Amino acid sequence: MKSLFPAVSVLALVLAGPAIAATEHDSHHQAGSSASSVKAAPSSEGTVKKIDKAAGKITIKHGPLANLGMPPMTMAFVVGDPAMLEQVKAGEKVSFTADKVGDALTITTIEAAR
Ligand SMILES: [Cu+2]
Repeated sequence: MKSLFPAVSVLALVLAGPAIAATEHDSHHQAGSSASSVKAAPSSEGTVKKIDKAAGKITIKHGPLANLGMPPMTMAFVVGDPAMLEQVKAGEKVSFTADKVGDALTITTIEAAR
């Protein structure tokens, strides 16, 4: 007895294109540019993997970045302020905020996680 298996293979590829989130580009430059006082984007957790002072980049193994629609991964971010390169070190757990500045994914705030 041979079983006849009808090869009905319906491949419905529904790509719900990721909605290009309307970038809120409010530039509320309020008085006081202290990095810790103003947090525009939600902060994310990550682990610093590498600090590249020459390039001004910090490589972070990060969790999901909701505001950027990014899954967890390890990647390099440009720092918004060179001082950030001194604030954290490799191997350290950090709480940071990343945002798209121009074309570059940029760390806008970063601090050691507790
Ligand atoms: Cu990423």
